[in-house]
Amino acid sequence: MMIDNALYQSYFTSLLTGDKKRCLAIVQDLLEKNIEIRELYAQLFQRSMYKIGELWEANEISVAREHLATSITERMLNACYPYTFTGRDSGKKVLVACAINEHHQLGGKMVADIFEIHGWDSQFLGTNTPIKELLSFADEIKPELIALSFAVSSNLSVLKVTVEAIQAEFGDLDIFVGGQAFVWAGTDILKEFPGIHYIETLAHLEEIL
Ligand code: B12
Repeated sequence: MMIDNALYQSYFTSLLTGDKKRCLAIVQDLLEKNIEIRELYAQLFQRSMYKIGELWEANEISVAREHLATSITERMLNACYPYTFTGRDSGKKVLVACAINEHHQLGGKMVADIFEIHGWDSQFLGTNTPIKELLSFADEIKPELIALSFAVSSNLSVLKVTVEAIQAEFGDLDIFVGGQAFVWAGTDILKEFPGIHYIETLAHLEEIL
């Protein structure tokens, strides 16, 4: 394990105080030491953003600090970008999107990168993707798989209509879903959709790919 507690704390303090240069130095050093991207994303970026969420929820930090941390994390993900084009081209395509009304995009972006590392061409549409757009873009690029990210539990209300629309148009096209919404709300809702695969972590996703 390359990220020990001291390193994590140093990164987290830098993130919280807006010291993006220090964040970048830490990330670059880990990349140069060939850290697994999955480990970097989960143990540094995800862990620190979950902590930011806790502090924000407890009113211990402002919305502005949360926004700053999010934007720095986006920049760190961009710094990792060259390291995600390492896989042998598998010729497969995945469309990754956040559901309607879903404004959290770091998780979906990480998922798209993991596919890329495994040789997939990942097309990430970002937040709040209207179903009509999702369908017409899928029709255009003909992906082997659609991956949807849900962070807020109340957004699961659109899961049914989204999945039904995809299945009506593309039959049994594989659909992966994931995100914290399922951690908060549970996965019972997925019993209605036996064909849908819930993937909990980046590690699990890598095992499948
Ligand atoms: C940053 C942030 C925001 C930003 C997002 C900006 C952006 N550009 O993304 C903004 C300000 C927009 C925001 C808004 C809101 N937020 Co917010 N937000 C967060 C925060 C602090 C971090 C999110 C994040 O980036 N996490 C890190 C990523 C990497 O983790 P992740 O999303 O879980 O993704 C990982 C896995 O879940 C998985 N995964 C995710 N998707 C998928 C998909 C597939 C296919 C697979 C295989 C895997 C997978 O892989 C990822 C990597 O491991 C979280 C705290 C938290 N615990 O996450 C709250 C949090 C998610 N937000 C929350 C809430 C309540 C809101 C608001 C409703 C607040 C409000 N009152 O307005 C709004 C809702 C907006 C909306 N309609 O979506 C709650 C959700 C609680 C719940 N029960 O649903 C949280 C948990 C905060 C809290 N503790 O209360 N938020």
